[in-house]
Amino acid sequence: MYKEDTIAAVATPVGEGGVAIVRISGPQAERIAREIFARSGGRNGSLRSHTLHHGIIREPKSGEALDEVLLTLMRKPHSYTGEDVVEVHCHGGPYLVREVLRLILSLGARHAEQGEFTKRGFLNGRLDLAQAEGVLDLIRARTDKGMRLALAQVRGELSKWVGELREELVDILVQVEAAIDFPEEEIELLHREELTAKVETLKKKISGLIATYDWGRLFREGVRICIAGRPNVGKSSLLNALLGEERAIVTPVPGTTRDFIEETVNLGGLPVVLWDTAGICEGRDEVERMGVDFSLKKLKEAQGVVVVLDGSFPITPQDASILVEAREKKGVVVINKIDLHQKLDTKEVTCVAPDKEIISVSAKEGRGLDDLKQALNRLFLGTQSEPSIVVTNLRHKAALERSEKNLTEAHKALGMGLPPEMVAVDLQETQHDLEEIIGIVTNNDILERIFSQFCIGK
Ligand SMILES: Nc1nc2c(ncn2[C@@H]2O[C@H](COP(=O)(O)OP(=O)(O)OP(=O)(O)O)[C@@H](O)[C@H]2O)c(=O)[nH]1
Ligand SMILES: [Mg+2]
Repeated sequence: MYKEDTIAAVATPVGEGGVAIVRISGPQAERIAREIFARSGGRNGSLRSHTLHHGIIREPKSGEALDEVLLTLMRKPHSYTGEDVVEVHCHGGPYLVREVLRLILSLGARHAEQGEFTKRGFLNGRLDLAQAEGVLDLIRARTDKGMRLALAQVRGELSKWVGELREELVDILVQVEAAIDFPEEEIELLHREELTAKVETLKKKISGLIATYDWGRLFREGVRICIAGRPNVGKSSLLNALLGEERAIVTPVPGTTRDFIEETVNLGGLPVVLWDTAGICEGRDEVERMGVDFSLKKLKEAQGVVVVLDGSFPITPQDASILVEAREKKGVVVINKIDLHQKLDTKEVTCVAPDKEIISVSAKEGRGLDDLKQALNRLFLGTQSEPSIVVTNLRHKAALERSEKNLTEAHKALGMGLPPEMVAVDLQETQHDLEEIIGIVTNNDILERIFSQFCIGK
């Protein structure tokens, strides 16, 4: 699983940049650094750890200088990988960086595989598996919220919580195993009720943790919302107003939007993917009919809907049928064009769509947009405040679900008065599930799958 050789890779993206970093990790890292690096001022002697040193990179044989660099050595165990690590901060030219790496490889280092630095960090106990996965999420984060959730994971908040759940479980398991080992003392009978209560409490905590996954996913993936309505009600105008730019074409001609347009907006930290669609009506020609079919399809696919009505007209049968079509979806009704004389009776809207909040806006004048944003935010995030720990990783969620299932079995076994041996099996399974999250127990397949998602150099 772990070869004790020395690896090297470029840690920064390919391309021109102010600085690029080439990283070396392993027992030969310091030796290689000393062969290629000449410190300024002709100083020899040993390199101080965790210090930036100024100097040049040169070909060891010819002495020819390649670049002026800063170099740092981080002696084990206080490094990212837990091994001796050297980082060369050279100028960020692609050719130059390649040459520095080539030199390092020619002196006995092997080119690192994807995620191999982080994997070594994990294998050397510098970070657990959940933290390592957090590193990947952090690199991939697209919103500030996603970034904060990932950072919390890297800093071990999820691991700490899972560790505490595991402690509680082990505590229960010890009592059950004591009942197996010393049946004559009737520990089992004495504690059965107490154990059942403890299993129950633990199960609740795990269920709570699982529930945070959907919350976290909203922030990672965003919510897909379809803006639907009959032609000319101002759907594209609303999209533009929410985006703050003229993205979609707006004209007084009904049937302006034919295809669909997708844009992402940040609604109070919640990434929302908005779909502006063609107005839904009896299509007059083939193209319009295709557009309408597509709108209805998108409406079905979306997680949420904003049905737009024109406030300057009474509600039409077409409006009503769109509201009915959107009944099953989470969403709001927007009455647009409130800058004009109003002819729409909101009671009629409530009749057809009793569950949907009505928001009045003027896309043209930008009125009511904050109310709309807040309504959507409330609808998808609820009033619940941000959970202190959030599960964002599907692997973690699956392991938690397995542990929940096994705990349920243990609970049943206790309730049915089954022998402690049977209860212990379920509890051991639960322990295994929890340990998989932080990587106390793991196998090569899981590691391979996780670390192959990283880039080389991380
Ligand atoms: N007075 C007023 N006019 C608006 C408002 N919103 C949109 N309009 C006008 O309504 C007309 C249609 O707007 P669009 O945004 O193209 O409507 P749409 O629903 O996307 O129309 P289709 O793409 O044809 O389905 C344009 O002339 C807009 O300027 C508003 O809040 N007030
Ligand atoms: Mg349009």
